[in-house]
Amino acid sequence: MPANLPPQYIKLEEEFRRERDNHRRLELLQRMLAEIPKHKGTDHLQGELKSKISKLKSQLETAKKTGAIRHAASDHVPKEGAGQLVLFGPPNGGKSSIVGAVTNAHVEITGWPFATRKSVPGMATWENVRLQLVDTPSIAPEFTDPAIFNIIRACDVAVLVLSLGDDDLLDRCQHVVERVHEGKVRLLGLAEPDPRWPTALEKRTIVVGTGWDLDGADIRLTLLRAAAGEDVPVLPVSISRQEGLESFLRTGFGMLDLMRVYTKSPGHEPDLDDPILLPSGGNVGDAARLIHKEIAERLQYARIWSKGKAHLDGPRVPADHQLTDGDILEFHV
Ligand SMILES: Nc1nc2c(ncn2[C@@H]2O[C@H](COP(=O)(O)OP(=O)(O)OP(=O)(O)O)[C@@H](O)[C@H]2O)c(=O)[nH]1
Ligand SMILES: [Mg+2]
Repeated sequence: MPANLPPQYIKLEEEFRRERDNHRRLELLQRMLAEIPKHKGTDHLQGELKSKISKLKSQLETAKKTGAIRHAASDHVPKEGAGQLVLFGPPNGGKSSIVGAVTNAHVEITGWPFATRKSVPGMATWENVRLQLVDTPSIAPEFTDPAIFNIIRACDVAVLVLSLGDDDLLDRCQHVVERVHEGKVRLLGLAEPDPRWPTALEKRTIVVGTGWDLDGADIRLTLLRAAAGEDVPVLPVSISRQEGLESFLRTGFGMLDLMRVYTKSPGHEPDLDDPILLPSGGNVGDAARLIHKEIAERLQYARIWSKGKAHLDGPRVPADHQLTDGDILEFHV
């Protein structure tokens, strides 16, 4: 060790030895290099410091890249539309087939398991509402990408997809429910609270059975419904016959607990293709606020047309009037 190292350098070196954070370690190494007197006696030490710096830089670069990829590609699907429904389940259950049937997303549909390798979102339209469906890689004892649990945690509705052509569907169903619970998500209606995972997030759930057209599907559907109990909808679909898909999307929308309200201006018809979505139980004031804060503040009354009261021609209602799905409103400020 050269004798003529300045005290600042010695201090930095001590700090470097204690430091565990790699970003901070890199900064300290760079400051040490700057403090070193530049002469022949310190050549070797300078070389050592430079090589440590470049090693640490490349380590940090790799960590940054893998972290970013994990976050962007497999861990998180940005939400779009009225709500996000994530489809998950055992291999070959028919997840990709459903997403392929009701959205324009490019999905991998094959007769062999583990075809889907990453999550793929697609947009479905039910009546005048856009619902986002997310296809995911399968959950199986052989292999499960843990990223799936974060995706399920973030969704609005969890959709467990099984094949009604599969003799082992009850075992597979149970395996998926347990794995998801271990992944800290409790599928409502399928899993009871468990002290092993006290922080598990509760998620509204639908079970979909594909292959309704296959031999023995009705018997397996009955068994699946008996095993699942009455607190979770179990819906059969057939992709080849295009059956059950509308009912699945309707149930999915129902689970979002939203209602659709339309607005019109005096003397004009409402645009029934463009609903305002607000939480069920909302009132006239809530709908006004969703359009513009100022309309809500200056609102005197609204005229309302309701499906259930078609005989009434737009009676006046105040801001606290509770709305129902399909109501048409005309705001007066
Ligand atoms: N007859 C029939 N076959 C279906 C139906 N739904 C899916 N399939 C078939 O089941 C197989 C698996 O479908 P996928 O949609 O790829 O299943 P997956 O759950 O996405 O599978 P992985 O991505 O491998 O986990 C394919 O051969 C589909 O054609 C259906 O309603 N009826
Ligand atoms: Mg798939």
